[in-house]
Amino acid sequence: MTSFFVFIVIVLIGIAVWQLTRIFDLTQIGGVSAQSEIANDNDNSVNGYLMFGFLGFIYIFTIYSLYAWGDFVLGTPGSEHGKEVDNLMNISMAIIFFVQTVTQFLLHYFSFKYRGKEGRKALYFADNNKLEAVWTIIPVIVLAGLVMYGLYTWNTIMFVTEEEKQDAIVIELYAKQFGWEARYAGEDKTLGKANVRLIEGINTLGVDLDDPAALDDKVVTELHLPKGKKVIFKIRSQDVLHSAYMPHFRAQMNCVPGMITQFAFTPSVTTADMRNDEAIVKKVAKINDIRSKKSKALVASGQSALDPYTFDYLLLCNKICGASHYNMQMKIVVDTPADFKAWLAEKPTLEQQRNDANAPEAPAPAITNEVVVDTTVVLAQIIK
Ligand SMILES: [Cu+2]
Repeated sequence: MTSFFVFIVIVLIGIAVWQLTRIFDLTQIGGVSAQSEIANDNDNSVNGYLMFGFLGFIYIFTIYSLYAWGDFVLGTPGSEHGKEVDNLMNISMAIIFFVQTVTQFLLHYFSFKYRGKEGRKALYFADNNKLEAVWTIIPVIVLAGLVMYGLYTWNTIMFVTEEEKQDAIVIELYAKQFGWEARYAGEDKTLGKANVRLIEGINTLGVDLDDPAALDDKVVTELHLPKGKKVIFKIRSQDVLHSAYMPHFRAQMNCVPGMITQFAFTPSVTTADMRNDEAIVKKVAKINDIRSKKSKALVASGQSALDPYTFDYLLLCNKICGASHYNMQMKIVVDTPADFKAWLAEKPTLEQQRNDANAPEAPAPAITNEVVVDTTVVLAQIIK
């Protein structure tokens, strides 16, 4: 509501300024600037120099942006195919950068150079085949090259060979408003069937426990991946469109209700190694610098200080899926294969979880009695 009022105030101020300039113009009638609607040499010169000045401004601002915010880029990729994605991105960015620098120069410099002058006439020609050919053929070749290279890269990333499938780990990523769960396929490398209608109690993913393939599946809320092993993600959504986004692994795939989507990659850098990566160390130091400054203000106002930040890979949601979309994330840990094995071995299978849930609980009569007594007291009070 406040922002709406601010908006209205800005609009009203704008209208007031506009009206004032009109009044000013009316007072000038009969004066020197009576024909102010027609640009004279002076007006054209001012606009020409402004154009030239703007060219300088965008160049300086571009250089400043690279200097000030250049370290926001993702840095070392944590997956094997990551280098190819980065390569594609770098080539695209280099071409865009080059074209933008040249075309902006031409646009603004020529606007300045050929600004209007009394008596000067613009050259007019209906068409120029040579020019048309040049500015059509060059972009066609460049764009076709980019598209083909992009398609080739995408297909290489998405294609999982039969051999790779044999050795891969299959993990289901399950998205829902607003969180993630993951299910490991277990020894049989097959995820048990699942259906949202079967969601009940601890079975939060709706896994069909009558399916023998489901019994050795393991459901977790923190994703662990082994370094150097192909991981095939089968992705599902419970409610709306989400997007499984793992920026450090250069991986993203939509989560679509009613269908299973897939993405596969091989993690190549463990979490421990990534924490020692030069760029990451710098980033973490920068974040902790900001945190310690904020902590000082917090402590001064009687609140507790912020915890220091340590780097972790993350699975994020990259589709605006609702109010808490911003916080829909799951920690990812890349382990050595041995550590990964040990971690997974500790997790209970769905069969174990089901048996534990169905096991008769030890009676707790004392608590039950207390509850009964309390209820009676409450009832008696209501009746009074
Ligand atoms: Cu989401």
